[in-house]
Amino acid sequence: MKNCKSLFAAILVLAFMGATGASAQNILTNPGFESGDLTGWTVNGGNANTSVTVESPDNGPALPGSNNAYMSNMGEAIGLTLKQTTAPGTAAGGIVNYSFDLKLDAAEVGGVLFVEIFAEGDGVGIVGGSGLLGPFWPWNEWQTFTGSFVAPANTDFMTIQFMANTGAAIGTNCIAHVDNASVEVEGLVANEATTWSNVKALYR
Ligand SMILES: [Ca+2]
Repeated sequence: MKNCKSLFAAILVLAFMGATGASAQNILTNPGFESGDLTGWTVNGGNANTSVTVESPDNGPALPGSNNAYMSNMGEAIGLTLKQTTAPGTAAGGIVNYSFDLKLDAAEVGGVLFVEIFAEGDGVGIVGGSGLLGPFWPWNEWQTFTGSFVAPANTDFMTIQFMANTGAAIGTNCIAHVDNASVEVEGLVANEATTWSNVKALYR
């Protein structure tokens, strides 16, 4: 019981550190598309019936601005992906807090909107991540979605991807807006004695 109380106290300390933000910061480039283009982002999986553009004026609620990324997929059985992979050394093991704003204009005949974040290791590829998030249904109004996961110790950089996927039948579509993507790695600022894994180890 004593250990439980101590662990609870340690969790409170960690929660406080998270709440104050220390110096954890968003590691994504152009996270709100306020450059006016897709700088920092890449588009994969599209065809002639898809497009990803920066739309203005329309902005997600999490942060001020005037632009969002507009994903239009009207192809059949197409996985349209908007993704960003951060530079080597931008991430580390520890608690990863993520956030993004989404708005869905249409998702018909099998259309679905997913998000996934990958923790990646230097030279080894994907080592962990959020798992597949969604499907999301923020019909016609912006919603902010947040969560967290623990990245393994050998994490070196991150990939976040937004997937506007369609079904295999005629008439399918997925038309979505993305804004204010954020990936913050607590492990980058917490010292070794206060990482979550070390705290857990102390009280085992
Ligand atoms: Ca924006």
